[in-house]
Amino acid sequence: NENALALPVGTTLDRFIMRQQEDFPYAKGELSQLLRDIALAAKIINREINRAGLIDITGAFGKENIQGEHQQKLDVIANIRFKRALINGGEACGILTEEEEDIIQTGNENGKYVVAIDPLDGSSNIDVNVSIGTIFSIYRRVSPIGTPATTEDFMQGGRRQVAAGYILYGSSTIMAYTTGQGVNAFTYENSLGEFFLSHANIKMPASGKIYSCNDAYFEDFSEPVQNFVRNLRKNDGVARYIGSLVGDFHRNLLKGGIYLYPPTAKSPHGKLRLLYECYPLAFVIEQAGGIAFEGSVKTLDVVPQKPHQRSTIFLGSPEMVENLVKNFFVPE
Ligand code: AHM
Ligand code: MG
Repeated sequence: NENALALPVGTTLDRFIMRQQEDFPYAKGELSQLLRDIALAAKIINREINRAGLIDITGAFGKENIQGEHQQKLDVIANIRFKRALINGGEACGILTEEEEDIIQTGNENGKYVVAIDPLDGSSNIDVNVSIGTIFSIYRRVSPIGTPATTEDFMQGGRRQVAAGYILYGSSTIMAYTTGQGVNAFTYENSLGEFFLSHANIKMPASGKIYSCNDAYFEDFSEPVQNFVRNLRKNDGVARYIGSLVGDFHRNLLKGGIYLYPPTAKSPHGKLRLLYECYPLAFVIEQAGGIAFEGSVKTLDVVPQKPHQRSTIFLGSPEMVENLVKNFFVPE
């Protein structure tokens, strides 16, 4: 019996998932199947993104999503693809997606899991051929099997996630996820149609030079946050900000750095969503040795109030984030 964590680079995602599941004697394979369903949706979305420029399927769809933002056609497509994969897969009883106000009932009332997703994040980057991503978070349901999914299934808090991850559609397409035993990333090989283990057991640098925030909001940042950024500017900090969360996250995960989305005048509670952006990335980063905070509370410990709630975030290398939180952040 191979240990999943000892599997070599080049192992396929399917094999990795299968082996990893054998490490849980009580696992019945449903979570594995769910992760495979997500990988399948990722492949389909990857295909759509790749041909987006060719067949002119990008551009405004003439609809706004529930947050009132401009919704582009690829967001809609990604949402549909994901829902279809999860509905057909049968393991998830409910879905919460950034694109829709209400919880979606998949009809699989015997499914043990619920999935919260941002099917295609970074929508402003779609039309300009810049990296975009998918973020997902999985819980074991708390409602009884055989009944519809409930809001409570999604509102268990970040520490109750059983798996979380993201797909980055960048110069390569990469899927990274955790089930609480470290973080592994898999790179998609187009011609073979498979994800292969490329970054085994990722451990992020304890510190780094990169800081990622929207400079346009600098004047809105609190004094402590401004001081933190100024300090980095003076001490060989490097500014990097795509404005595509998954891309900014993945780069900082590998290179070391900090991502900041503090309160701003425009977004006093932050811009990112707690359930399908902050929680999953916080789970991944903690599993890689990093850390995430909303103000002075760890993101994973933030108690959720509503499904689409926003959350401010400081996310990244532990020394940098702790430095900000301890020495610079003064709660108002
Ligand atoms: P979206 O859900 O409309 O795609 O917005 C989310 C994006 C993130 O990918 C990114 O980190 C953030 O918004 C950037 O926000 P801003 O443009 O305010 O800096
Ligand atoms: Mg988003």
